[in-house]
Amino acid sequence: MSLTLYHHNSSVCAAKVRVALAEKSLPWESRLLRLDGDQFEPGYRKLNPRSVVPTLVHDGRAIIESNIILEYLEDAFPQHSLRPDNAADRAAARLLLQNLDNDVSGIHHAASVATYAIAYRHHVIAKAGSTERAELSKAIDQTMNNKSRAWLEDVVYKGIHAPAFAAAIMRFDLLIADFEQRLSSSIWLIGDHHSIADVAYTSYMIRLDLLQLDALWRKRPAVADWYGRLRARDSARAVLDWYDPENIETLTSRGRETAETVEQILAGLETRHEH
Ligand SMILES: N[C@@H](CCC(=O)N[C@@H](CS)C(=O)NCC(=O)O)C(=O)O
Repeated sequence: MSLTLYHHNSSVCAAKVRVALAEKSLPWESRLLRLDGDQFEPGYRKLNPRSVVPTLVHDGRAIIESNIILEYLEDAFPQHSLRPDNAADRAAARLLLQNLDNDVSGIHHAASVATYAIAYRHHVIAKAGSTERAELSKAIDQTMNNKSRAWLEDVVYKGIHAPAFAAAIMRFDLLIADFEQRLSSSIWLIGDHHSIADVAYTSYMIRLDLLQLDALWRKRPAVADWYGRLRARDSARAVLDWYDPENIETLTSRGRETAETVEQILAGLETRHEH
C-alpha cells in the first residue's frame, strides 16, 4: 500500500488531509509543491487538472478535492473511523464539509481572502516591488490560476479595506455563531465523538487564530473550549509543524496590525444582530 500526498506547507485544504492521515495513523509520502507556478507543470496537471493542492495518490490512483479525499480515506481505510455512526449525523458532517468548499460563499474562500488581505498581500507587494495595481496584477498573473485571480487582485491592492474582506469576516462570524450553538449541546461538532467534521475545520481554525482573528470566539466559550481541544490533539501538529516559521511570523505580526479594524467590523456586526 502506498499513499503519496501532493501538498503545500501552509495550504489549509492540504493541511486538512494531513490531519485526517494523522488521525487515522496512516503512513504517507510527502511531495511538496511551492505553488509558485509549479502547480501548472504538465506532470502535476495530469494528476490534478485543476492545478491545485492537495492530490492524494493511492497505489497509483490520483484523488483530488480535499473533501473527497477525506471521504475516500474513510472508504479505503475504515479503521480509526472518523465518520459519525448514524446516517443523520453523517449527513450533518457532509453539510459541514460542503460549507468549506471554495466557491465564493464557502469558508475556504473566506479564509483565502482573509489570509491575503491581512498577510500574504505583503508577499505579492514585495514580489512586484510596487503597490501599483498594474504591477501587482502582473505579479499575480505569474503565480495564480484564473479562478483565484478573479478575486485576488482587489484584495491584494486594498487589503483589509477590500469589500471582500468584510464579507469574509461576516461569513466567519456566522460560522462561529453556528458552532457555538452546536458546541453548547455536544462535545464535538457532530455529537460526542471527534469526527471528520472536526478534522476538516482544524486547519481553518488554526489559520484564523494565527491571523489573530480569535476575536471571533472571544465571547463564544464553547468554541474557545473546542478549539483548545483541537489544538491539544497530536493531529494539530500535522498543520503547524509544516508551516515555515517565517510564514507564521507574517500571519501573526500582520494579524496584530489589523486586529483593531477586525474588532471594528465585528462590533458593527454585533450592532446589526441587535436590531
Ligand atoms: N476545493 C479544493 C481547493 C483547492 C485549492 O484551492 N488549493 C489551493 C491551496 S489551499 C491551491 O492549490 N492554490 C493554488 C492556486 O490557486 O493556484 C480542495 O478543497 O481541494
